[in-house]
Amino acid sequence: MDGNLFHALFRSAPAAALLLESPTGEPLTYGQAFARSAQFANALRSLGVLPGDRVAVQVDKSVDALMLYLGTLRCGAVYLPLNTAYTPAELDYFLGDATPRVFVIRPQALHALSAIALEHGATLQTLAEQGQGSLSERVNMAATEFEAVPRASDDLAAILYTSGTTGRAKGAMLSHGNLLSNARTLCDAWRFSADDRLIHALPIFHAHGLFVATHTAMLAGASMCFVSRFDPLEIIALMQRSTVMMGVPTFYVRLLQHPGLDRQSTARMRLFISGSAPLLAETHGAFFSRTGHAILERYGMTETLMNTSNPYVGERIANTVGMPLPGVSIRITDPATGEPLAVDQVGMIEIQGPNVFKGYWRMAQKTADEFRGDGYFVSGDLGKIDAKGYLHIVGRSKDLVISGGYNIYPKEIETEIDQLQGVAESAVIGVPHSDFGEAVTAVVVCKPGIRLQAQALLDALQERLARYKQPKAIIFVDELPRNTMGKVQKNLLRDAYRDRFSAPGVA
Ligand code: MLC
Ligand code: AMP
Repeated sequence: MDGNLFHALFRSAPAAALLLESPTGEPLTYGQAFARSAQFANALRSLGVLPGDRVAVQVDKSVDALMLYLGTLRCGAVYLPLNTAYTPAELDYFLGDATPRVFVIRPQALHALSAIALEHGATLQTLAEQGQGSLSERVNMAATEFEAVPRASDDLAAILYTSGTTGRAKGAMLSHGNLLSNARTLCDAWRFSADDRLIHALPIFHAHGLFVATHTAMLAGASMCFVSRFDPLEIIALMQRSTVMMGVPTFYVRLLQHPGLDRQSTARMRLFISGSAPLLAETHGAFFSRTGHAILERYGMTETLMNTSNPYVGERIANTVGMPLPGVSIRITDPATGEPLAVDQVGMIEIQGPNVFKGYWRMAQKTADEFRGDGYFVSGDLGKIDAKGYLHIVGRSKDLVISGGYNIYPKEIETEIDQLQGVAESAVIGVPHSDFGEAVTAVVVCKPGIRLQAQALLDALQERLARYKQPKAIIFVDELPRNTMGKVQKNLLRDAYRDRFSAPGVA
């Protein structure tokens, strides 16, 4: 049977139903999206894209950017979205690893990225927010019909890179079956219907904005309002004519800073969902007192899509991520032995289900290392399941900072800093931050006799690292604390600098 996710996304809604609205463009119906995505599929095929080929994309959020994703699915190719903040140095690695047939970029990046595309054999195309660019020209000329390429449930639909704790970024391979099963589960769990209008303010280069948000809405035949930046005032205005919002905790922290957020402005909304990073209980509580809405927190990751959710009907408990979604099995194990642990005991969160990815692209050993023999994926998150069955995430065994919902791997930043002249060594940690949740902070030791300026280090990192990965503070120390094994004790550093960004809490 044809398992191409594309079919399912267009099955529910009549052609005349509204799919997308955006402040800058014309509204788009499902029927128009069906035709436009056919044009993208035809354009990709004319560029030589065959089923299974990778299509790498680093473009601004726009209606056509979503049509490019749908067109890629439709022609059986594998979508590879890339954060618009990535620098050419970072992109070089992704292109070398994924060897895409086509690389779609913003027109203004043409100069900076031509050499990289050429080196890795990718055909370069441009797509602008407002519909200009070489790909758009090709798309505008293309036919509005295209027979979707049949895909098996296990065939790849997308590769999303997640950085690694030990260095190289890994491409998580997600199949049509992974994406479709998770979308169906979420659509039911969160009671999506054709009457819903989703406020979509997330970027569409990560699992949250691209898959969780758009698939859930489209499967239900609902509509979305696409905004490219999170502006709290604009979002509060949109709430008057929307029903659901999905966001990272930073969205909710920022909304709470506006007096316009109240019971009246949120009266039409039926659901606020948070994920990608821990939502503080104080944010959950403050949002409830101001609006009467209990934010529904859920837990997921790129490799597994969504795993757990607080209930739609029932108690949404702050500081928990709810219960396993239907079809998903979660167990807590001893991180060292893999033995299952009892209720309320803290251990490794392991996940199994149709949502769990197919492995890391061209990294068979790395994939094998992260699965148990019986098929459970070892998440790297630490947690416990309480007597009511709710999962609590209490920490991470992976060395990871989550800032504003973006994952940042300290190892990657340390490697860049350690290469800079005059640096002996560094340790990168996440420090509590009222807006971003955690802020990347670098603790640096200079070589003997050398004195460095923080700004000089930051300037040197500019070209190497995406902006959101760059340290928000650099602290110079004489030496790093180490245990008897010589391992840097990051917990001591986190304790020492935990008030570095302290600011008044949420209103
Ligand atoms: C922007 N900056 C960040 C940052 N976002 N720094 C650290 N962390 C971030 N997340 C930088 C900017 O470059 C800028 O630098 C400065 O911080 C202030 O920018 P801003 O204007 O305040 O940021 P803004 O553009 O408003 O973006 C903040 C944000 C955005 C929270 C809206 O980061 C965002 O959309 N995050 C969502 C991430 C997401 O979708 N994650 C899902 C991953 S999937 P300067 O110095 O130039 O001013 C996943 C699975 C799952 O995790 O479970 O969902
Ligand atoms: P990513 O690799 O970007 O997909 O990020 C996945 C990681 O984000 C998970 O492994 C968790 O550490 C974290 N995460 C996602 N949702 C939540 C949540 N609700 N609470 C705490 N951490 C979360």
